[in-house]
Amino acid sequence: MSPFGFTRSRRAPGRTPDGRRGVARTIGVSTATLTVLALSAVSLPAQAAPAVQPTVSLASAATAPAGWKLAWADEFSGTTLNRAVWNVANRSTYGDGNKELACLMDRPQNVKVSSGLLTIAARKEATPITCGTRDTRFPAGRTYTSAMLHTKNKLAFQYGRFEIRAKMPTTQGTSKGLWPAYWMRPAAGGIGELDILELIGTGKSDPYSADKVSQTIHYDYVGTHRKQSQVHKLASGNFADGFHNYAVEWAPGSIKWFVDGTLTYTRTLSTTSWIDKAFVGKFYLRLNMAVGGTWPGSPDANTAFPANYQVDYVRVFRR
Ligand SMILES: [Ca+2]
Repeated sequence: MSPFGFTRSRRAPGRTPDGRRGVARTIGVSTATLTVLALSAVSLPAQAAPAVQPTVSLASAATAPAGWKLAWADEFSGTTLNRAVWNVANRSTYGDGNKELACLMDRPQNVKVSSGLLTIAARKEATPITCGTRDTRFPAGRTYTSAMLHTKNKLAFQYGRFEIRAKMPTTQGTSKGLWPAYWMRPAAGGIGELDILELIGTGKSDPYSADKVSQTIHYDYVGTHRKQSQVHKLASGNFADGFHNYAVEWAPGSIKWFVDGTLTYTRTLSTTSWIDKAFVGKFYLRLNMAVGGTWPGSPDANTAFPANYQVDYVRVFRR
């Protein structure tokens, strides 16, 4: 999901070029400064088995699926975020193009690593938070805060299996306006967006959808080619009631989505003529939760804050 600005643009038909420019201002970096790590150059951190928590079932140390080798992982062990890999937006208005509401903050209230988990927390603030230097939409500050992490200029991959194990905050009826996502964008900029997962929260009057995840690719944000997307529905349970595993396998001419190890969606050259035009070169990782915006709508009185998007791990495998 390009929940923020870009991502959301696809889902948000009304998104404007201004929104995209806003994004670029927020996180744009000269390509001359890129120091992207090649898959083969990534050294693996020691994988200690995380301590078992009383209320959370944590995965053990990374195990590669058959046919894959672990290339990189963050198990979110310890108590600090690995800043060598992750950038955290701070007082960023990213997502204005999607009419998102949250100020994206780099502070423990919104981004925390503890008990083997990364927690991205969306909050409703008692006092508005001043966001950015020229926040023309909310000059008096923003009521909602959240967070966005990304690996631009630090870590990117071409092809591989990209996994995340996470518990979603999109509880049925009490999560209107929340938009958690895990997605990828090209390290060198340009077209192509690969959304491993996006979920949309619901209000009391919305149909049941806590069991649904969107799986999407975008060519660009001006509609040169239509996005291709599907909604996968869990056979039982929902994505907010526990941890689930989401994965994408990206290879030349092929992108496959998995949920809890089951193949759910496949795009190839025969379904998507532009797949190898949009998905070339290295892509970096984006992990975020938007609040509000054209797609999810605004939070309502029943939306429970703080809302926690909990990530057990993100792992990347190569053949
Ligand atoms: Ca973990």
